Amino acid sequence: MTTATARACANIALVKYWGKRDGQLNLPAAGSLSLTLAALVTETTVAFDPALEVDELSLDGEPARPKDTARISSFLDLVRAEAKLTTRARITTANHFPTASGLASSASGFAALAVAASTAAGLTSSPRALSILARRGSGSAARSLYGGFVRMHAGHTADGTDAFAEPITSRLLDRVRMVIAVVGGGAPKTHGSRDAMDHTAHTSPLYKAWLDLVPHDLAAAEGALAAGDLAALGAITEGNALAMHASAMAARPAVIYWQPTTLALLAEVRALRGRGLSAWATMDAGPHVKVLTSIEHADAVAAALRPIASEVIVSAPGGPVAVSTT
Ligand code: 2P0
Repeated sequence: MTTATARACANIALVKYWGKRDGQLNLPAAGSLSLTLAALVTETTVAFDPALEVDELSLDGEPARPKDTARISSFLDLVRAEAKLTTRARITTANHFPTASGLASSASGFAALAVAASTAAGLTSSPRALSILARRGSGSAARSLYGGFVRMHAGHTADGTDAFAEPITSRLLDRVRMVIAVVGGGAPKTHGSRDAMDHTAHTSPLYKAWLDLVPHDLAAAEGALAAGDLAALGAITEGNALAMHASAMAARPAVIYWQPTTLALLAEVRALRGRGLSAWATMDAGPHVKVLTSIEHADAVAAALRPIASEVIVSAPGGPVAVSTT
């Protein structure tokens, strides 16, 4: 059978996904909007092999933990069911991230796996079907099928056939960079995003307000992309991230991802803006700060954050998933 290798870029949400309408099919409660990043790439090879009795997963050159193999195996079951296969697979996956500091990789990971596994199984799925498949692995992975700015639809149907992502064209794509400020150094282990978003949904008095806000931020962000207005997009990005974290912080008990360094970076981003630079911060399920900026200001933003962060990465927008076969 065919061996397929797919490369997918991670993405950072500018309007966040935080909460599900269905855990079983992994359906988001609201839409989201992201930027795919060239600097954070996962490469995954899938080979179905009749000689195997179980799926074998190698992660960054090491045999994977049983828990990770089990999650990948149940994802592959979706592909096997569609391709009417029972054959087990050898999966080799590596994150080509410039840091080991816990930047999220499930988006690029499940996007690469969805495409590599579907191709190796001989399926000729549409991009939409691949986005829906990737979503079953991880909600944010549905967005990593595409390059540039991407919109994820929450959908309304119970079967999730309308919960997929699609790219949004904007002339801003040629103007933006993302500066990733890594916060390391003994941060305590935080909550996984899957559990934390469910906990927020069930206990946070601000969760409803969060869900009410997202459609407004999505419409405004799409308007800013259509108008090529980076300052408007940046303001929505930072405000939306703060609202997501506010809803998580108000959960009982609280979900707090920020470290002191996170706040120091946020203060510096505001100071940069005060000096007239294009810089707007966003944070995910961890302490790191990602800054949406312009090509012209990316180096100055990176230089200002470097003394505060443990590592700074400047990324251009990334492209869609690429696949090859042997
Ligand atoms: C996002 N995050 O929009 C948000 C913002 C984290 C904070 O999507 O449960 O790993 O696998 O669907 O995609 C991380 O959550 O969650 C995420 P599951 P996922 O990027």
